[in-house]
Amino acid sequence: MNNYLDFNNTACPGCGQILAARTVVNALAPDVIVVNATGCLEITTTRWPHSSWGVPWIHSLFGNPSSVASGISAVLRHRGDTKTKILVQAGDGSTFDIGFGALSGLWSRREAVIYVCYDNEIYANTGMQSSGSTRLGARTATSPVIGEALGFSGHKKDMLAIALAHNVPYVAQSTSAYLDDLTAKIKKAAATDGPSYIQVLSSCIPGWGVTVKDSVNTARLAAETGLYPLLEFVNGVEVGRHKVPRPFKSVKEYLITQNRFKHLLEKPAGVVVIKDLQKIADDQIRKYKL
Ligand SMILES: Cc1ncc(C[n+]2csc(CCOP(=O)(O)OP(=O)(O)O)c2C)c(N)n1
Repeated sequence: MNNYLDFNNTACPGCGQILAARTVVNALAPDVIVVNATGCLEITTTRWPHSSWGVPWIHSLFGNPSSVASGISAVLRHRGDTKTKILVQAGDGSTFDIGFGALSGLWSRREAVIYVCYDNEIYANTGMQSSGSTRLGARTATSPVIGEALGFSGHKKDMLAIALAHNVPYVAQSTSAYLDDLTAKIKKAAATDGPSYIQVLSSCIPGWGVTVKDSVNTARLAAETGLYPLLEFVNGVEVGRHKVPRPFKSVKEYLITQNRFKHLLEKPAGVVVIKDLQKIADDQIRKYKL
């Protein structure tokens, strides 16, 4: 099979995002136009004069890939082109925060755009600042572990619920450890009439403080603990099969693989945060009847 995102890029060895992005573009190529928001994926794959992309690809600003995609969608409609797909790729900073308003507009207009968020739970490209997607308790550049502070004290936005509230007909979640699952979901998104949203937890070697060797394992544990389940909704109804072994593993097994959560396991007050994280996983397992 051709790789439409080549290996001549500057991503960190073991980067979950690049692995997921290659899977996504390969599932859609060659009839796809990629709109990329500023972020790690963009700067690691388009170092002048080389482009790592084997499909039409356009840069957009941090906050406006949805608007650029809408423009492309209008042109394709005008030309009567129903074959070419439009793929937006953006990090969680772009999706959950700065580009959120434009994304909401795209969804309300029901543009047939496949939107993939590579969720590494930080603004990685600019130095690991926290985003609206950062997980409770995670150490980031803007949520340090200092004094009483035990990392990020906020709550990760539930973007799947927000997409569902917009009546997005295809909504799914996966991680960079489940590439077959991701391929299947992207193909379903491509066959959807209207917008689709796929969120992929993508392990970040320097941002999470995870070893290259553990990159895939960590992204797998996120699902196996129920903290980041493999979900799929068609017209608002959960249809997915969460393909992980049962019983679910303890959230601690996921936390222990990453430096960003190390303080939770070392400091006595961390016990409370770990309990809260376990509750998030347990609540999701219950909510989605996993
Ligand atoms: C309006 C604006 N504000 C800030 C920036 C700087 N900036 C570029 S990429 C980025 C972070 C990207 O984070 P995310 O979307 O999560 O992608 P990641 O790098 O983590 O893959 C920031 C803050 C910018 N380019 N434009």
